[in-house]
Amino acid sequence: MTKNNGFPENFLWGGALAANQVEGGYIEGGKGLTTVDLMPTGEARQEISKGYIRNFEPQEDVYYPSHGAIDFYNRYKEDIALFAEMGFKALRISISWARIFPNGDEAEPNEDGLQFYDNVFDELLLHNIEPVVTIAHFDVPIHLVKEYGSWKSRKLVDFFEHYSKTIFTRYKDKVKYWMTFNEINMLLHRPYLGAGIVLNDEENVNQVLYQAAHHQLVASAKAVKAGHEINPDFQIGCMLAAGMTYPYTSNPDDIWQAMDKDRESFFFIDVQSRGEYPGYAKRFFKDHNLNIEMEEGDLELLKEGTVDYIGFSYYSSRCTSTDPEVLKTAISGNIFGSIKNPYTKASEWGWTIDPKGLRITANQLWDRYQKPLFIVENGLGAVDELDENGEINDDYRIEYLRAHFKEMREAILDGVEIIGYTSWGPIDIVSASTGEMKKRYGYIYVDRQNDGTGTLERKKKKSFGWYKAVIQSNGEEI
Ligand code: BGP
Repeated sequence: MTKNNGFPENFLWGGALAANQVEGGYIEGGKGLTTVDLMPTGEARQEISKGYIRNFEPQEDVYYPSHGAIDFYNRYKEDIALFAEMGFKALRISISWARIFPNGDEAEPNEDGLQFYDNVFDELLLHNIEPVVTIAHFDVPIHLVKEYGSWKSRKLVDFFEHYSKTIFTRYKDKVKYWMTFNEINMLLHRPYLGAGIVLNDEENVNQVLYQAAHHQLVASAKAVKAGHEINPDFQIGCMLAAGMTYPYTSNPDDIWQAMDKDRESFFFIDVQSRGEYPGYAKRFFKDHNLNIEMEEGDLELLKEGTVDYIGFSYYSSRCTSTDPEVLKTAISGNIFGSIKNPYTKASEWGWTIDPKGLRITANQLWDRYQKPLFIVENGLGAVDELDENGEINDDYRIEYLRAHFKEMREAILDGVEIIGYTSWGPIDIVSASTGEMKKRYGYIYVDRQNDGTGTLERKKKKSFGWYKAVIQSNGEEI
């Protein structure tokens, strides 16, 4: 049943978080170290996330923001109560692999880690908030990187399968919505951040990345298959860092290039959703002399383990050109390369702001896959200042979200099936790309600064009441 405003009655409004960006407690409860626990803030973080720096031990005198993050590990009850006050129907979190298997390759899970997520799910369910769980959101146990080279190794498929089965079995009556890999296409752009991959000079980068991609795709298919066997009601999705690439002009070369760029990302979802490698990917492998090693049965597995829905993040559209002059306008700050689109504005971090791009992207994904879509990330990273009364009037955030909600509604009215929307970082959290706290997305302010100082006190921003009204009216009052 849909109301006139488009949003279905059971629409899952909420917010999205990732373990490594909120929890802290980085070695508490027996948790092992992960890739993100070795990522500082600043320039070094960029180089590490691209896979250029090998760094397996925390260094003294270096501040690692994931170690304390915003202390969700100890404050989850307080935070969930605030989400409930806003009327959240869903909260997307990720499970930290290293809380469950500190090294990643153990046979037996860590009971303390399992208990922690039991507590979080119980608290959510108490407030009638549906948990939406990402199995791997950027944090690979560091032992798997050191010992096996992370997803370069086929062994990771088995470890991931064991990890997935363990959590599916444990939480089968508490969690219905799952996603296998967060922004799986990040692997091609930030290999260490996305998949724990460190690149060596002598390696063929494409060979390494697409081989790792194959391992993740097989692992994802195995997890989907196992999950459906454990509980046939499970809804298990993929997760794409989405955002259409626009051609700069109507020059057919530009059009083709835009299409080609989008296929770099669609490649993953084509396999996860349709269950087979698309022709353009096979051609790419051939043209680049890539030899993707596959085991017998892999192609059948990919077919059997297709996802139930398409989860995606949307922050920006991208723009591309084949004209060398135009290419000089490439903008910095965006993880996915883009030139400046003269028709759009940008955030303080240089991320293109394009609300209509959300409608375009949603339509595009729906046309391509004909599976329910779940917008599991979207939002504005901005600097928030406290005014003389200690209030945060984040009208710019409200304006950003309002514009995106209107376009989301248009997409639904276009006939696109969207099951929910979880905005990124409903409470201020550590930024994945920069490690900063200053880049804030929340409806709730956290007194935590870039250098780790601050009381961690939570405070509602103006957008808190606004989002609450949106949810309460099911999108009628935007
Ligand atoms: C996505 C990630 C998130 C998140 C978000 C915002 O790429 O899935 O983990 O952090 O982007 O990015 P940032 O934190 O860099 O602003």
